[in-house]
Amino acid sequence: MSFKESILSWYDENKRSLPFRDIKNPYFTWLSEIMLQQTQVNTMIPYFNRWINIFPTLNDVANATEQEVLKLWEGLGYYSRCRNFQKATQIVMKNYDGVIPNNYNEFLRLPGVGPYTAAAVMSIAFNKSIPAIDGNIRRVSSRILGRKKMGAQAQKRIRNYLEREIEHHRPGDFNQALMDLGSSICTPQKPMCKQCPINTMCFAMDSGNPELYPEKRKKKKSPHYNVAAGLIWDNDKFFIQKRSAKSLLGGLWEFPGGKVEKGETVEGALKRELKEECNIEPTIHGKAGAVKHVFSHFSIDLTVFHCSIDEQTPKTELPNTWITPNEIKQYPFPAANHKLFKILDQNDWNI
Ligand code: DGT
Repeated sequence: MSFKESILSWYDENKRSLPFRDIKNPYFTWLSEIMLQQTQVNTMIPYFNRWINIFPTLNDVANATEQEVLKLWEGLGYYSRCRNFQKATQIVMKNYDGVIPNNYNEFLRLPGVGPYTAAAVMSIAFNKSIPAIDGNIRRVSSRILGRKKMGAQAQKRIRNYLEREIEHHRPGDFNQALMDLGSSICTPQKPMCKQCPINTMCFAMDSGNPELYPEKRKKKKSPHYNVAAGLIWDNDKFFIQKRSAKSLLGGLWEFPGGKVEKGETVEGALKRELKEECNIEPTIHGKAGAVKHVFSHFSIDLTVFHCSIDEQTPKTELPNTWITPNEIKQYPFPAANHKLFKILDQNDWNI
């Protein structure tokens, strides 16, 4: 059997059954690819199911408020994916009469769509013979071809190879077969070469040390920040503001605050931030809680303090409001804040 025959017959027997597969709906395919960027399949499945239940069509996404779509994305992270996806659906409704463009270059121009996503959607939803090269496919290909270093030249070799090999009748399945192979058999550590349908065609397996392919990039150490934030109370309500669209966690709501700088205490940083951000000089009461959160390229310790401000009013350029704990569910918050809400729930929100 040829490479493509082997890989496709393996796929037909072993493919993962996923809610977004084998549904002829380009909107679902596109959504699933956006949700899968930087996110594991098992994590995204409940989000995907909930989303298509509430927004069964592209038009529903385009007509929703940003707050509604972010609320459904809450906890999935990388929120710009969600904001860009909604913007893109609005462009498709307006400029393409609601029909997702089936041309690679046009689709690529939509917000949040990169070469990988465009290739995946074009091949899976529209049967275009374009290799979609994600991390799994890159690893599988590097092993087949015996390329250790993933420089520009090797990437080009891989692309040429896949363009030559792709099965023109089933390009989407060809891409997904290689992705599944990479996630289940040709894994970064301890690949199960004995069970691999293309082990007779693999340079890395012949070398006896497939794990060495491709060479691992050294991970940069990611920074850690201490962040101080204030839960500013006015009777039974506390103050929240909406993070600006351009920032990380853009469009989500937060308590005012910021990073603790060198030489500052956490309370000192909070006082400074609240003066800078909201022009208030609060009384800081007890600690409401402290939580850790790891982002893709940094981590934080978020410490939140109960505060009060008597006659002052927070003045911030960001959209803001006062809410009771019961209203939290109406607003999208970062995961770190939800960890804190959990602590506060356990203590019945006692100050
Ligand atoms: P910057 O100042 O350019 O680094 O911009 P920000 O806004 O990303 O950073 P900053 O100083 O406000 O740091 C806060 C970090 O903590 C930021 O990565 C977002 C995260 N965070 C999570 N929940 C909250 C919250 O309720 N309040 C604040 N202030 N930050 C939060």
